[in-house]
Amino acid sequence: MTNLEIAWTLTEMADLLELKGEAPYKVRAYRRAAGNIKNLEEEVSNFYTHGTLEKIPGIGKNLAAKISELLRTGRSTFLEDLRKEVPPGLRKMLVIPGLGTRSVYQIYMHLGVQTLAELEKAAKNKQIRKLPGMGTKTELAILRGIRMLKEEQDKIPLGVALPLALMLKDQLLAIQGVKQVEIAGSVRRGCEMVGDIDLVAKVTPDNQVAAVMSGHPQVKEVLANEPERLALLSNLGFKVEIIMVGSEEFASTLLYATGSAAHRQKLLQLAAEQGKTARDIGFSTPRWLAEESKVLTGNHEDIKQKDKNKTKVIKNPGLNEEEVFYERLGLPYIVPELREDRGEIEAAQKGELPQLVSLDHIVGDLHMHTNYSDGAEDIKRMAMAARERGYRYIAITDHSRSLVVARGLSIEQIKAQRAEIEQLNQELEDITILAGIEVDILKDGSLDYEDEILKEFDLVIASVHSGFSLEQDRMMARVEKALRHPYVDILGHPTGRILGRRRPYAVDVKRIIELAAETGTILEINASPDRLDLNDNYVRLAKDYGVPIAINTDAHDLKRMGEMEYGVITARRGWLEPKDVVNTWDLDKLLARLKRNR
Ligand code: DGT
Ligand code: CA
Ligand code: ZN
Repeated sequence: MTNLEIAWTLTEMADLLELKGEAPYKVRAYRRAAGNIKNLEEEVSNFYTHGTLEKIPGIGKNLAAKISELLRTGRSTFLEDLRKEVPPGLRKMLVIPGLGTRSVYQIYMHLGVQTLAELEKAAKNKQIRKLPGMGTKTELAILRGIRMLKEEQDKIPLGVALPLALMLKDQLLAIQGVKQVEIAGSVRRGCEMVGDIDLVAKVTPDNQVAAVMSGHPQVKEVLANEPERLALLSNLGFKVEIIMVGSEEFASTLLYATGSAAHRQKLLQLAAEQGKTARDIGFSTPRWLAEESKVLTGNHEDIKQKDKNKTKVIKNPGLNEEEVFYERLGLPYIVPELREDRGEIEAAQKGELPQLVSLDHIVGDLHMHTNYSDGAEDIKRMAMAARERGYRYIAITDHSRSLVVARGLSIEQIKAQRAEIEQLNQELEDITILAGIEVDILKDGSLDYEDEILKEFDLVIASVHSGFSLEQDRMMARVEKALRHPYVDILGHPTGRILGRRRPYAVDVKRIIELAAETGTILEINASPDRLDLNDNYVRLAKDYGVPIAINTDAHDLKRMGEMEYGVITARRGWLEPKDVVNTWDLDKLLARLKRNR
């Protein structure tokens, strides 16, 4: 179990305890523990093995016992009991901005509302405004929140799913009769939130996958156990689907299971236009597909031939075993991140597929925190770790003074930090440290320091960290003012969303992109896997407007500098090429592009 997964579980406990009306200090303990574990350099399981869980900051006897159970059995009886006591629908309501646990609890107590559907009905019937402490504003916030929530029910963030998928892949590879395993589905495509984990395994007929995996300690239930398909439910509620096929079918199965369904439909449509059948291009309707979905898949798939579509032997097995299918359609290979039917097939036909940015192109990280504010490390250690990653530059961007919870910097600290950075730049070779700041955009859109101070930095990120519930007009006026500010180089995490936890604040992102284009402001992809903000679609829109993107980790410690990968995946899903991403550029080009230097 990864740290993020443990943190995710503790957060659920905190939410449920709070909804149950537990004392705030108790709830806080769970939240703090979740935060500490998320930021922990070392794996929690190592502490567990050594019996030192209580050495982790914020973990006492009680929490240590709960984490031990999780690591030992993959489940938590405490959490299971809580889930029985608190209707699960209540927790989902917390994601709506402006709706805290107290309001949700009140709504539940007074109106008996337990699900999102019931909540929506109550809001539409104007029942919410009559409750103590609530008004029409809450009602509107609820309706807006529900509209957005409908899009992502019961999904888990890629940041939780991907490490889990990689771990399962390793475990599967160790099972007798398993020759190869690849991650498929939305996880392989890099979707920010995924419904389940799909894996495709190349196996021998006598493989032991079903036997071994059914007894896996983290498996709560075997949902389906068929010759070629095993569907599992983990103790924490994640669904895992494992497709098992022989060598000849592996590539076509991987292509199928990677999806997206829409992308595949488009490929079949193209085949039909070229007078080819599904069989001609080596697509088979997989036998393991449940009967009912075969009907759904219908149309273009050559269902009648399901009994035998042995695909021709794949010529070039290896990383791009799927390449041959695209070749048969006269197309270049299309990477999984693009397979969303968002114009990639048309672009491929015209030879206009983007040459996507990859982790290798990244030469800097422009958003990171140190122990001057709420980070864990000093500047030097952050810089040396960046150098080890092969970066050429970083920007240290601690919080500004209004953000008291994050120990924002006083004017004196800014000076001290700048001196330290200058000193380190003398000392360290092969890397340049920029003296930056992440300045708060205050409620009225002004910034947290005077212009004379802001002018002195090498680079300024401006972000919203408070007053999330402003209505759209005021929120937009606030952000617009920051974008028009001459010393704001980058807008940080532009929508403020936390995946599965906090909805974006009320902003018109298209308008933000227009304003960024007009003012020469760079927009951020915050690579933290619980943010991924901007998202893929908006990133693509930004590219259309010619707005450059910075992919930043916002790291508060060394380990989280590694989350750059998630930001890169998001950039790739947004069709970005190296030229669109400022932290692939060399330092001179980057500095010249900053608004302050233009
Ligand atoms: P998810 O799990 O909701 O995040 O998204 P996916 O894309 O992983 O979807 P999932 O897990 O239902 O199915 C995995 C892949 O299997 C999907 O990407 C394409 C393929 N697939 C599933 N159902 C259908 C279908 O009805 N038609 C077609 N053409 N493909 C399907
Ligand atoms: Ca899936
Ligand atoms: Zn921030």
